[in-house]
Amino acid sequence: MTFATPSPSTGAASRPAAWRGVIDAYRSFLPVSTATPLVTLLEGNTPLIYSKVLSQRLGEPFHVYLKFEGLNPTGSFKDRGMTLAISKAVESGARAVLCASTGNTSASASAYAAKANLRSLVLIPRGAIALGKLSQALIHGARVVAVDGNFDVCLQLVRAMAQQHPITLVNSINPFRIEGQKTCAFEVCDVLGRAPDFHLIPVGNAGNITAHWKGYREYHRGGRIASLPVMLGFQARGAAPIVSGRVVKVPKTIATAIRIGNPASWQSALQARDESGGRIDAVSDRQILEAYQLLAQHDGLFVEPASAASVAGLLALARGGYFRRDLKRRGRRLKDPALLVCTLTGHGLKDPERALKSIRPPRTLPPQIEAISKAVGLR
Ligand code: AN7
Repeated sequence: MTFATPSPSTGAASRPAAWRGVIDAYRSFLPVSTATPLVTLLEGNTPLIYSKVLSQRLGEPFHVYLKFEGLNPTGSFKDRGMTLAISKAVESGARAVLCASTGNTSASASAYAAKANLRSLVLIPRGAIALGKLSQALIHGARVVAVDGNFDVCLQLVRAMAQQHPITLVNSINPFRIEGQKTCAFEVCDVLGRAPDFHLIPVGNAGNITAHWKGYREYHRGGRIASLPVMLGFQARGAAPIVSGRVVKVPKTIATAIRIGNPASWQSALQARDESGGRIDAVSDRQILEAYQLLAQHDGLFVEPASAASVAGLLALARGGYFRRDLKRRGRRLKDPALLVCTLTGHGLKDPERALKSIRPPRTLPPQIEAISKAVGLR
């Protein structure tokens, strides 16, 4: 079996042009001009990976692809929106940026702010963000305040602070964030040569599902794709306000990135769901952790728990026969391949503590080959 095709180390003529980030790649779809300074860490261009194990679980005609956003520069999809939000902040003369975050937004904001020489200020819910994300915000030089309250409280505070002070809010209520994040949908279409039939995505503050739907619609309007996907969003069961239709005062889930009880983009998430004929469902922490381990152990992809919500949702809907029913309802012949894309929003190294809690820790043994061989089942 071949796992990789060696590519020549010389022969510059055949080398593709260097990637220069999502603003450069999709300029004509974005609100930038030649006057906009480009603050980029070369985000985007993330791999779209075929999953044999998930495709087999669903069976023909379904082909499942994973868009691994954990490979962005700061390890999450937030970088797509942040390159634009920070570039526009610099263009408008801002000196400092501000955000509330369950972790990834703060990691991204502080990195892009560092690159742009802006000050960054971050509010996080105390004790509720993954270690890797906290370390990122701190090392990039953000001023970080842990607030005795959850994410929703932090978001209220930063909204008010941005009214009172000359500081640019870079949460996804900043429209440039959504504009940048829609490039993920563009990349999916560019690689597949068409829109997928279904796009599955974790939902927290609901900016990303909003951005993806906007991206697909703009590509459709621009004649780049002939059809639109069904959008399927997944919240964690203990933090599922959009599913229940009610604000969740005390959201609970091990997927800290999506521990959000009152999403800012609630209405536009409903719009994405309804216009695309999709759904927003809840998945349990146990389903999330099963998908998290399956991705790591069968696809070789280490994602953070929140990211596994899309795959947990895929497996739950497949078990209930949803995908077959939906194709039939739309009169699609079952022998045409049906393409599904799951967004994997963030990298597993963001939250190493969760991985260590999920798996038995290694045994410690004396440096003796017999004892070690026996313990690991070699004989
Ligand atoms: C890995 O960083 O809200 O529905 O403050 O980090 O667009 O909010 C993170 C959200 C999914 C949900 N997966 O996306 C923040 C924050 C990961 C995330 C989501 C987040 P949205």
